[in-house]
Amino acid sequence: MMNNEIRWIKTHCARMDHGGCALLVGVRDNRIVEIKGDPEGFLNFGYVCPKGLASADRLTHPSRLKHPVKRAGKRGDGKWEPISWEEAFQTICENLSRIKEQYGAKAVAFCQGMPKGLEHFMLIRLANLFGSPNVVAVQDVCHAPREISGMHTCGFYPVADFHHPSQLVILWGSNITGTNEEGEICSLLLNQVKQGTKLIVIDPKKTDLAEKAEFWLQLKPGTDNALALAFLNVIIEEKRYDSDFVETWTYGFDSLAAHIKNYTPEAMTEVTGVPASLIRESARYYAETKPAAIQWGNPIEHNIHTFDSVRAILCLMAISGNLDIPGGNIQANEPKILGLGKFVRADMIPSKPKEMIHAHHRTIPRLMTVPPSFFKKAVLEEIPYPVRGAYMQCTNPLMGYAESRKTFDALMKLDFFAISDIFMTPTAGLADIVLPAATHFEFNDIGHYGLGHGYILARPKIVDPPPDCLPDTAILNELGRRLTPPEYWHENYEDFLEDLLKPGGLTYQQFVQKGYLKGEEKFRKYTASGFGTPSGKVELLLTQAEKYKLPALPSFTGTPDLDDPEFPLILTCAKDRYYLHSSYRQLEKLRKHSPRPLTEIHPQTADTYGIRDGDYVEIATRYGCITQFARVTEKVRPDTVYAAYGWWFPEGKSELQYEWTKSNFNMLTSADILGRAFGTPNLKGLRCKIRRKDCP
Ligand SMILES: Nc1nc2c(c(=O)[nH]1)N[C@H]1C(S)=C(S)[C@@H](COP(=O)(O)OP(=O)(O)OC[C@H]3O[C@@H](n4cnc5c(=O)[nH]c(N)nc54)[C@H](O)[C@@H]3O)O[C@H]1N2
Ligand SMILES: Nc1nc2c(c(=O)[nH]1)N[C@H]1C(S)=C(S)[C@@H](COP(=O)(O)OP(=O)(O)OC[C@H]3O[C@@H](n4cnc5c(=O)[nH]c(N)nc54)[C@H](O)[C@@H]3O)O[C@H]1N2
Ligand code: SF4
Ligand SMILES: [Mo]
Repeated sequence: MMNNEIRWIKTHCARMDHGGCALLVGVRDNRIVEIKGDPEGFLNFGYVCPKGLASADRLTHPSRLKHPVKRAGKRGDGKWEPISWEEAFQTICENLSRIKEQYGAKAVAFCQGMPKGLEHFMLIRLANLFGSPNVVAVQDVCHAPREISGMHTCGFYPVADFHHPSQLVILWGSNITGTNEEGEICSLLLNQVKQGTKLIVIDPKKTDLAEKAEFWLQLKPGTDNALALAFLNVIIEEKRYDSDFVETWTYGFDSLAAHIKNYTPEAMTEVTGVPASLIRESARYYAETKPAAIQWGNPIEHNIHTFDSVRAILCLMAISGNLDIPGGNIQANEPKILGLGKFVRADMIPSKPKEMIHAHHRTIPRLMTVPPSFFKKAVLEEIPYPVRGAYMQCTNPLMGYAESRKTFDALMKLDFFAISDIFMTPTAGLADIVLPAATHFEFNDIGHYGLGHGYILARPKIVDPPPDCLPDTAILNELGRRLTPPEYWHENYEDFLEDLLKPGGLTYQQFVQKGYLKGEEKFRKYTASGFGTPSGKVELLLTQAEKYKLPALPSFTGTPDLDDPEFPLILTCAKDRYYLHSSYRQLEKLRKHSPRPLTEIHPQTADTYGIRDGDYVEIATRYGCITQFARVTEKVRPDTVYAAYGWWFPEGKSELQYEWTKSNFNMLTSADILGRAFGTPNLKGLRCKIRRKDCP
């Protein structure tokens, strides 16, 4: 007999962004019939976004991958033959082992996109035990600059504390109501704004919260370092810093003070496009309003000057006395769980820092994943050594990595690569083996491990996956047992969940009952033990700079891309509220809100180029060109173009990899011009031109 009652199960949203909203999921007959925000969620208080509401549709979508397949015909022909899991595992293991024998373990790369759950850490464990130092990830443009520069400057990664009231929040390139950035669901901030918390928004676009801000600084894309330096100039020159904190807890203040003298708001106005008086007033406001948090977003990591931008913003947090205070930028304390190093068995590969691909390019110490541009260089040019094989999961490099043509060439050149996904994608279309992953709601997982926000979230299984789909964690456990000493793996992959929770004395089931675990609330920890840097202080001037050949102080050394009269406009992008990167354009509920790629331009610019709203337009940089549809809007600067990012067409032809070249933003970027510290390419602040095109 069928049971027609809806059962409501609590879990946390995931895999539609960094995740975190507590959900109530209604299930009937092994099928999700409704999703609601859980009012008891400590991050979202019942909030849920359109992606969250549509998330169950991924599970039942007709084009979901349901069986492992192998390539039939030439790479990229779009022809596939279904195979068994046994054949899939055997083929992957034979090929990766063959490459390891011929070229060494480091010739195999393990590639991950935006981390989604425990699978990220299982992949690192697999790489470590396999003996390859090369885990390729998108961290060059996603959080590594913030986290690692934070570690070098103050010994931790300072995150905005939205769990305690702030008087002021600066949204620095963070569209939090659209993206619900890592660890920071917008509900917490919106509640504060209702209670009177003030906002400063630093964004080239008039975002929802720019409308509510005391100050909106509509800077030119790619000039965040110049703006942050001008803030430092005002606060230091006008002696508005927290002098007690600066004296006791910072290193190199006098050097910084001398260094920023020339970065006056007046001098930085032309570069940033922000009036000097507005820079001055907002800098004063930040310095005088305590506690104040800076919610820093992704764009400050999207150009070659990211190290300077992040370092300058870290200096701001420090001299204003907002580090590790409630409502400021804090070091979140982890709950009692297994440490990352232990989970991934970092001890198994002590040579990693010397051997990983990017060591050759002298990136910043502590960057432990390979920047994609250097991965491609290794495949294509064998610099510093050849890479011939790859295992990929949760990623679509053809869309997400800078310079898509080069990514295509690299994927075509690999001797072998396998990928797991829930849909066929442009990247998967080039693989030798494609594995059908079980996904969120279909297996037990833990969220937000290793994100630095001080809590982990339960994501229990809600429904069974299709019979032939396996969770990535199960796939990796099996690959581990076959490719590396089996004693480092479990009979049942779910025991890894238990390992993680054991230090706190919880079983997974007990954890699910609790819903989440949070670290202890403790602030100003430096008063007991100093800051975790060589000097024990916040290093405004980096003591190790010379050793690492990195600048000791942040500077402005020019815009990310060269000025060029042929490309008179500035190009940038922002995430689409309805999609996650290149994911989920198959889902009707989302596609109906955002049916095609839109390029936003100001009415003045539209006039200049004879473009009307809805016109088909070509956007070109020095590196490539694409076509999208014009959206004329006053929300953007007249000198700036916002092209949509992540577009491919799941409804397109598989043998053409779903028209991945047509509207794909990363056709416009370069993987050759990179920031030294993190190997970061310019995704924002490029120079471009635009023209109307006839619709084909
Ligand atoms: N809907 C949705 N949510 C997501 C994602 C998604 O793809 N879609 N991705 C997730 C991931 S992996 C990440 S890392 C986060 C990122 O989340 P956010 O940090 O919010 O990133 P973006 O949307 O790239 O950009 C945020 C804001 O920066 C502005 N901006 C553009 N160029 C510049 C610039 O040069 N300087 C400054 N100061 N601002 C600029 C944009 O107008 C936008 O309002 O979002 C996560 N959440
Ligand atoms: N130009 C430009 N480039 C960018 C950015 C930008 O703003 N502009 N943003 C950058 C940032 S911040 C990031 S984080 C990266 C993101 O880069 P990626 O993480 O590679 O982004 P996605 O395109 O979302 O690809 C994720 C893939 O995982 C699949 N997937 C979903 N769930 C599962 C699952 O449970 N298991 C498996 N195996 N697969 C699953 C999806 O179907 C999708 O194909 O892109 C970066 N690239
Ligand atoms: S904001 Fe993120 S975590 Fe919350 S419902 Fe939307 S996709 Fe899920
Ligand atoms: Mo990201």
